[in-house]
Amino acid sequence: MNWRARFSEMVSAVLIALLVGCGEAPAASDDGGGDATTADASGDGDGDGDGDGDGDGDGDGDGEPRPAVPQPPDAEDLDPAPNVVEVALVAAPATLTIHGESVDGYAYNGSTPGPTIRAKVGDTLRVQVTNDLEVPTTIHWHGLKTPWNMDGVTWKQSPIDPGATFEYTFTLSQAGTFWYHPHFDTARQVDLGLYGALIVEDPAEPAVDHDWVFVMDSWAEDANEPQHGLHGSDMRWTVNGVEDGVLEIPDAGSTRMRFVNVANAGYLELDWPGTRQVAAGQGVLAAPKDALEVLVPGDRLDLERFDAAGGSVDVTAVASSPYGQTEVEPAQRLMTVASPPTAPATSAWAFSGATPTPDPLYTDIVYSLQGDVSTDTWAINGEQFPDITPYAVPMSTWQVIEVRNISFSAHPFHMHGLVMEVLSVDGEPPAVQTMVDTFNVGIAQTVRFGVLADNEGEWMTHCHILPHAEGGMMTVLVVAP
Ligand SMILES: [Cu+2]
Repeated sequence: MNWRARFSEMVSAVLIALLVGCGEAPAASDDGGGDATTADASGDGDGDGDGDGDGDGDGDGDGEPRPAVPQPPDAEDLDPAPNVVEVALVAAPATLTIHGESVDGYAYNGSTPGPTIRAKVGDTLRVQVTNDLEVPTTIHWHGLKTPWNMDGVTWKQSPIDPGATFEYTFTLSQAGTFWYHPHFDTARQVDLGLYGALIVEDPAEPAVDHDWVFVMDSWAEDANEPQHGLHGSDMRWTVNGVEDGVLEIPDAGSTRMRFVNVANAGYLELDWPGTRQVAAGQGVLAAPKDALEVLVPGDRLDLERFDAAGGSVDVTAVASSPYGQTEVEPAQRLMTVASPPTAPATSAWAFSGATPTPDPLYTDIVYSLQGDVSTDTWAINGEQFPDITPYAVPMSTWQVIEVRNISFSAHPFHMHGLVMEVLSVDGEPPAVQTMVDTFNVGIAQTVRFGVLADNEGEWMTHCHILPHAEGGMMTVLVVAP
């Protein structure tokens, strides 16, 4: 693969702007995803409620009905015990339909996104993974503090061979929106469709009427080109596998809408008027956010609806570039959201208001993110994985990690097995305590993290633009006994 050619045209920062549509709400359905929007509750007579007169709601006059944005299937819990969730996943080749074309891809249990695994804090999760691919694979549980031998990485451990089954099992200690994906041949296998959401609920958090997952991926213009997600400039984003669909909000019930960005390289900036961000990858925020939120590759954010849009709104994406350019492509509409004209119920979220841990102003570990777009060479501290010199720190110690981006690309910095607190970005502490497993480090930025080394293991630490990771931008942090 000629990554140089890929990156010369790669765009990985994407803005989602929400534009007010021109129609009224189509008839509500009962599942939030709805069927195709054939009902005409708008009185405009074209059968789709958007008033554009072509009957399909996409305004292009082609008459093709727009698909509903579905919810991924929920994984079946095979163990009746109340505190055990047991799931069987089969990774296998699958024929996917992307942009109306058949694509030779991969899927878990025949579904891309794969089944959503739902459990609660304190549960034991057991996942039997059968590899029906022609190549080895693993599953990594992004954002979770698993035992090291359950982390799904092949640094000193073996992958699951073709035809083999492996059982991952661990106790869930964190609440939030997580996701699972291979961590072997990662860029290619994730590209081809191996990913799914993993939701860990906390009974102490509000129970909402509608808990929805939106798995966001970007596919190449040529859908049979397996390196989708690299071509951010192609702007072919899918929401739960559907491009330019319609999401019907069925009623005024309370919502928690969990977004996962599984794209190899594409950044999303979400702006959904009438919503606020209440949680991120590591659970409920210390304070809600109303501002535009960038969702970098690998990261998650949860929105709550609090205002009545009372009609249909278009979610669109505007491309910009990881290398500092903005709006290099026309906007793509991601989906249209149709909601009833009543304000939704909201939930009593327990925002802690916690303040950030003061930066102690010493540094234990420095990671310099380096790279050269023209040669497609990526490194941390001058080293390219796997030829690395890991830092090793003692168990139960607090470590201050300074990440300096001295390359001409942004990098979503991801750490396995541990949770990071953001101490400062270019010297400025965040407004409230900010716990993360994935955090964007912009061009020329310095981000300082505090990390409690409370999980023994050899933890991968890397950029979550997957081609950057495969290009060498990955190292290991050893937490020793
Ligand atoms: Cu990167």
